[in-house]
Amino acid sequence: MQTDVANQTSNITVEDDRTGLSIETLKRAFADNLFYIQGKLAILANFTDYYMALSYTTRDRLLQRWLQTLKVYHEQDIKTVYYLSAEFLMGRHLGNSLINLDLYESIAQAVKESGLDLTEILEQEPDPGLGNGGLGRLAACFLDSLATLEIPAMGYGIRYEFGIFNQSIQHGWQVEIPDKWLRCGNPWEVVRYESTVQVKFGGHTEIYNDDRGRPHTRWIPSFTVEGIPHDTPVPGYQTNTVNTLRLWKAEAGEDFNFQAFNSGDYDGAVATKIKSETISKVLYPNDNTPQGRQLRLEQQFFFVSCSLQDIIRRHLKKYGRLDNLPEHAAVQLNDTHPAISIAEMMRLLVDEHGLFWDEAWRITQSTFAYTNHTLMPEALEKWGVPLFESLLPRHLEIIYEINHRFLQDVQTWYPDDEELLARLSIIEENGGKQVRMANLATVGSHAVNGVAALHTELLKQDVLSDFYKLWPEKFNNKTNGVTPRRWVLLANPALSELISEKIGGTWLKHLDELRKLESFVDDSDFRQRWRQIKQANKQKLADYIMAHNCVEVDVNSIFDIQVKRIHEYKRQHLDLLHIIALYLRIKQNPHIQMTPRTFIFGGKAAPGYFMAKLIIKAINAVADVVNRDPDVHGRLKVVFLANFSASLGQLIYPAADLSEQISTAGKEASGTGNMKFTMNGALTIGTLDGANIEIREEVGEENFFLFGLTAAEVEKMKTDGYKPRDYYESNEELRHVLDRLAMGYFSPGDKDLFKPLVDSLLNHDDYMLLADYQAYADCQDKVGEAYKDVEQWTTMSILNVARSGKFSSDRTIKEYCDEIWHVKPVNVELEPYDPAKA
Ligand code: KOT
Repeated sequence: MQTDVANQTSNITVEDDRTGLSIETLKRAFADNLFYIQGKLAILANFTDYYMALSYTTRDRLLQRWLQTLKVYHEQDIKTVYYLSAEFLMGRHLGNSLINLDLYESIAQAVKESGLDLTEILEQEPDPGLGNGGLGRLAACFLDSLATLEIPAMGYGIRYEFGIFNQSIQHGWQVEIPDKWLRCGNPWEVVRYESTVQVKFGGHTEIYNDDRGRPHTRWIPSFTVEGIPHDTPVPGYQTNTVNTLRLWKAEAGEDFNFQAFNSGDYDGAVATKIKSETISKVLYPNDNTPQGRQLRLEQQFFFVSCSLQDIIRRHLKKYGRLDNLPEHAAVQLNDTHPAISIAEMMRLLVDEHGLFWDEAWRITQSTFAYTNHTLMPEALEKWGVPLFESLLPRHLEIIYEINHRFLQDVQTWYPDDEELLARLSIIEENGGKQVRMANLATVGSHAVNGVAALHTELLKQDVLSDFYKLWPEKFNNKTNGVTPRRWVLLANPALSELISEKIGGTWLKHLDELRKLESFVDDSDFRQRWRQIKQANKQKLADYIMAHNCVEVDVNSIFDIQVKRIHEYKRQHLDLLHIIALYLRIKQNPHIQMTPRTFIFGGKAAPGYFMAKLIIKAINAVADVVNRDPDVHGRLKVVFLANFSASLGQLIYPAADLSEQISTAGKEASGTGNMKFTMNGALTIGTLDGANIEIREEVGEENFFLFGLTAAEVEKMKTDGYKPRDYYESNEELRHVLDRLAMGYFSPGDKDLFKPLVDSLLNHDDYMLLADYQAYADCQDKVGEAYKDVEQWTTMSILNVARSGKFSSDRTIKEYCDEIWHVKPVNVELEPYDPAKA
């Protein structure tokens, strides 16, 4: 491949530092960028300078493909996917761009010949944390797959100045530190000032008559904010397609500043500027719980309005009419955060472009589709009508009109069912009036999907069941996936090389081909190398743990890992109860045989989520006791890794033996970490929840450690009256564990510290930890036994990888393309760079 690409350079009319791919050219380009772009002499440069120079060198090589892709999209009659998401957790760009451009090896060589080490340079990149967790990372995997599958697509979101906070652990507690990811500049973005858009807020509406005396409504806003597009290239793997992620930065509108300055109101002008820029200042650090703050609604409307205006502007420029918009644009709503789109699209079409309501509604419904990502009732977004009215008065009117027409239809289909109308209404009338964003998104879209089979079933039967009765054909499942480029090739190069050596390299684009590994499952040389790779990955993680936590861990122990957001429904504390049980077993019987384990946790808690923060403290408190106790004799270690992120994930997933996926059945919509672990040869201990069910189906039940209540059993137990205390009374080990926590055994200076945790479990236990405890502990005993049989474990590990093909986001995206978006690949041919023609 490399030689093919290198040959292309000989066709380039101007052999140039910015396009050449030979080692010599790359070296010279790197040195030139250090000098001319970064403005540093090599002898004075630091690693950030090297990182910047190398990023520009790589970006230059992306630009040819990027601009050619834009040209092809501009010239051809195509349909484009627009993925609207409040979060994009892209991960570091440099390594991924090198992989996708097939440049990794040559750049590594060029850097080496320049006396430097590529991996060290890659570590300099700040991880762009513009997302909280699964939802934002899914958006990033989808962009990778869209570009790889050559689908015209654009991601639209917010360019937060501060991404997800950096987590430090102090005295066992989470401390949040601002994420100044733009401090050293961002070489991956191109600012497109010429495509700035105006976004209106507040004010009131009024009726006016047009030239022909017909009445219309117009919106007189109280202030306007500018949206400045910041574009980041999204290269596909081994393809010329480079799509765009367009993130909007909020700035004060020019005229506002001008007026205020002119009237001498300088601080007023500055206040306006600050108020405007606040909109894209910071990512809300909540996962699976909405924060009903005005600024959050402002953020949502801001990026939606910018994006839809951008889509319409481009469409009108190309086609000069809007009736055919659905033939050229498919807009996907990533949860309800962009659901205000439905009202904004109607406003743009009716108020600004003069379309009739019915035509505008046809266009809107056939353009939008909505993905639901959570069943947690508290996570369903609702906005108080007074807030809505003051910020978006015209949108509230439009929503009332949509609702009125919708409920009229329902009344004709189901006459005299007031309760049904109340449940379906976009406006919740109980208590203070609220706008239900999931209802708005469902009514305004032609497709609604869940993110794993069970989740979609529960959506249909539970959260959106009334809508499912109205429109069964709207509902469909799209089981999540992850990109094997970042999560296997980049994260686990040694395993990738072994796989490619055995089955060739095409598995990276056709992950089902991993099945071919099954024919090597008995090959003893292959098995041995498989184990050696896992061992080396564990050693790398062990070194990291030593450097960051000063804890020595045994690479021959089971690396038993739970990394994800900290949330009660994800049950990190179930894992912890079991760790305490193992510790107490050792204390009771110091000579007890136990397969050595290293329990590794990582994840952030929402800053205002008391119980989640207490769980982090509890993990660290238990770690302190267990890791220091000489009686434990290397059998147990507990580690909490601070600041879990995409880049830390790339170190962690390849080093795992056991993946903890232990949410209460019915609560985790899908999970995607579960897939990354599986692809890297970890076995799963998990409940029948989210995509775990499908992972188990694929890898085979004998290769998966299943435990716990089913979603149906959870529901039944709740309706029958669940009494967690019964489990406490009847289970001696569980009782001892909870007593130790409650009596302050792990918090000597503050005996009542963990009482809220224990009280919550004994009195409510909303997530049924106590009901699932024994099943989990028994299942963990089986894991311990299984690990002792190295050969059997190796077989299971290989089969997990070989059968993980379904969980490529390429498969997911193909399903979205065929069944929701109806879009086709567009081939991008490279034209040699010729400055005379450019
Ligand atoms: C909800 C509100 C605010 C921020 C994030 C969410 C959210 C996140 N809702 N669902 N998720 C996760 O989405 C992932 C991708 O589909 C799922 O795998 C995961 O189960 C959800 O919890």
